[in-house]
Formats: sequence, C-alpha cells, structure tokens
Amino acid sequence: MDTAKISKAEMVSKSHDMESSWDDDLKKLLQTFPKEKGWLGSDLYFYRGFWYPSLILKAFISFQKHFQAFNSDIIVATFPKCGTTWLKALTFSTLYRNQFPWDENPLLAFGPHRLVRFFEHDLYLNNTFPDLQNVCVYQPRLFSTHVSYGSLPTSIKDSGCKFVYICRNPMDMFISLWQFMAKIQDKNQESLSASQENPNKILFLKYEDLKEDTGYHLKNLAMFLGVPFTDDEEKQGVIEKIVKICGFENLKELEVNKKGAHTSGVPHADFFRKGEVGDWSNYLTPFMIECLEKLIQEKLNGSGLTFKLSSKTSNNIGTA
Ligand code: PAP
Repeated sequence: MDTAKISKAEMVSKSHDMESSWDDDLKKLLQTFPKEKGWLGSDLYFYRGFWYPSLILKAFISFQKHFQAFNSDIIVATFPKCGTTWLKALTFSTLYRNQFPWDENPLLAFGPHRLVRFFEHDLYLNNTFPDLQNVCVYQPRLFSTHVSYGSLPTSIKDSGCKFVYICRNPMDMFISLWQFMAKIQDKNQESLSASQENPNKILFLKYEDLKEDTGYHLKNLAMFLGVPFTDDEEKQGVIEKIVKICGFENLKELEVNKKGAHTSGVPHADFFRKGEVGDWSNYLTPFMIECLEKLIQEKLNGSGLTFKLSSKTSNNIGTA
C-alpha cells in the first residue's frame, strides 16, 4: 500500500475540511465588520483600521494566524503605489547579488512581483498554508506586504526580521492609484514611528528620495540588509549596475513585464506607468489640489513627515 499517497490524500481532504469550516467562520466574522462599497463596486470590510475586499481579508487573516517568521526574514512593506515594484527589484538584486551570475539575474526572466511575493495578495490568497519553503528559492527569505506595521502577525514583530518601507508623496500616489484602478475597472505614519524607535529593524524610504539619488539609498539598503557593498564591488560599479537593471525604463521594457499577469489578474505592464515625481500636476485641477493639500497637511500635522511634490522645485508638503 502506498502510504505516501494516502497521507497526501488525507492531507488534501483535511485541508479542504479546514478551508470550508474556515470559510464559514469567515462569513460569520465578516458580518460583524463595518462594510462599504469600494472604488470598484465590490464590498470592503473595515478591520483594524483598514478597508479590505473580502478575499484579501481572508488571506490577511490566514497570514496573521499561521505565518511563522524567521529571524532572518526580510519584508518589503509598502503602501500601494508608493514604489513597491521598484523596491522589490532593488532589494532582490542587492540581497542575492552573490547567489547568481550577474547576467543571469532572475529579474530579467521573472518580474519583481513573481520574485518577491505578497503575503496577502499572493501567497495566502487562495491558500491557508502556502508552501513557503518552495516559494523562497534564495536565502534569507524575502517577502512583501501592503499591510500596516501595526496589523502584522506578532510572530513577525517579535522576531528579528527586518523591514524595508517606502512611502511616496500622497498626490502622486493618489494619481498612480487612480490610473491603476481605471485600468483594472476596464477589464504611513505608523511605519515612520516604528522605524524611528527601531532603526535596525525598519528602513524607512521615500520614493522621491530614492528617485533623486538611487545609488546613495541603495548603499544604505545593502548596509541595512547586512550585505554592504565591498570596496571592490563599488570599484566594479555593482551599485550602478543594480540601479540600472532595476530602473523604470529597463524594467518596463523587459518582455516578462510587458506580457502576462500577476496572480491577482492584474497585467504586469500595469505596474509600470510613468514612474515620475510630480505627475499629479497633469491631472489635478487647482480646486482638487487645494482640497488635497488641506487634507494632507491635516493628516501629516505633527507627524514629522514631509514629501517633495515635484522633482524640479523644492515644493514640499507636510511638517518638518
Ligand atoms: P503596487 O502597490 O500595486 O505594487 P507600486 O509598484 O507600489 O504598485 O507603484 C507603482 C508605481 O511605481 C507606478 O507609478 P506611476 O503610476 O506614478 O507611474 C509605477 O510607474 C512606478 N514604478 C514601477 N517601477 C518603477 C521603477 N523601476 N522605478 C520607478 N518607479 C517605478
């Protein structure tokens, strides 16, 4: 008798049982959360300070319940449309640069989102217990999330794992999200405080700063990840090579990023739009700018966060 086959079949049936009872529990749980219609017309549920579609919420709760962090894990944590794709490419290329020949960088064949997987939008999306061992080909493990620091599983917060966080000026983030949502339709405060309290655990970046001097911030990123660039690597131009391979124009033009789609169904190409600072000024009317500026000032008041609104001038918003 093939015991391996039986135990596998048993495992599958057990996990189906767990899935269906978990689905029932979730349905009951959802009824207790505040609910609103989202931008795309689907229901959003309010949980721990954020609004989630039910599928993402289910994935998020599984992730919270079951993920076991390793001290060596690295997590790219971002608010949507703030530079996730770029930071995934930079972190992957920096962290694993000595684990593959340079001209065989997997980034050339697989997109950043395939190489650095989201917990809630990907790994736990249709799977209560994803096979993390097979997902992470390189070590240390590298993951990503859009979930806020305060909502992460305690196993992550209590472990020694590190975070790289990027934020972006809210005007460009808003336009980027709006354009992205329009395409889909056709077919930070908490992290800043946490990074100030624990700078060895969280590296806090801003899209605009990364855009202004990518090499400088990449050196800091490598140091933070515990893989600083050596003098030899600097002389050999490794930093410039990583900046170039992860650059917007390069990634956008790679075949792998022009075709196919992310697990969520979003075409890879939609993650690469313009990649500029200040594109909001091409879309917002003076009245909309005034409203947004007021709102941003109000929300950032006393936070210590400021954002560059344009690459050309020292047009800033927020409180220093
Ligand atoms: P996500 O949250 O859905 O993963 P995310 O990658 O955070 O999206 O943000 C997408 C933005 O980053 C897009 O900005 P835009 O709409 O203003 O153009 C995208 O163009 C930009 N982006 C993607 N890759 C890069 C890159 N390599 N360099 C700079 N910006 C990039």
